[in-house]
Amino acid sequence: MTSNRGKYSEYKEMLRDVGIELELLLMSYPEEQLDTIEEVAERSTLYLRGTLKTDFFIDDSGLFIKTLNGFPGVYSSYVFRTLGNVGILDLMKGKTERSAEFRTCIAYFDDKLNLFTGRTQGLIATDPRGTNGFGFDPVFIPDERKETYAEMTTEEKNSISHRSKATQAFLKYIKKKTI
Ligand code: ITT
Repeated sequence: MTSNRGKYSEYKEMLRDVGIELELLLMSYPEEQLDTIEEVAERSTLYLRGTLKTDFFIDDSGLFIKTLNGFPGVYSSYVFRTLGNVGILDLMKGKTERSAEFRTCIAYFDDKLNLFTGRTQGLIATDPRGTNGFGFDPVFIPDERKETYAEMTTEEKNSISHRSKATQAFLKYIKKKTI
């Protein structure tokens, strides 16, 4: 359950072989500004549970930049729309400490709320590079790689990404449940 097409195509590829059929729901819902992505995902799930009849999960993600004390973090969506990658690079101008972390929290409600978080560490690039992916992908270089996420294919990004780590934990839970 997301209205972000970039996320959706990553999930589609990751869940292709596991027999989970995905549907993109273009629906807006109040995303409260809370302190952690887990809290945002939890609130959104509880809100949507009242209106959706189908089984769904929520993805709340964010980019946390160390030297900016975790900014944009839970404000990532707003900051991407207003400042964009250029704005982030401006804020980082002249900074030598460039470490950052991408986080995804998947919230899934069955008979209770379940949260699965994935994190990937990396560095903020000095210039945007690459045209694949979405959002902050052109400015994020995962650790031990030279390329930004946007210079990778979806498959490559999925092999190391924050979203794929959250998805693995989610799938582990689903599989255990269905056995
Ligand atoms: P939904 O809430 O409908 O899922 P959203 O775009 O608002 O879509 P988030 O609040 O979870 O999604 O994400 C915040 C922003 O962080 C998002 O708009 C992207 O710009 C960025 N983002 C999230 N995951 C990303 C990723 O894997 N790569 C690059 N940018 C990402």
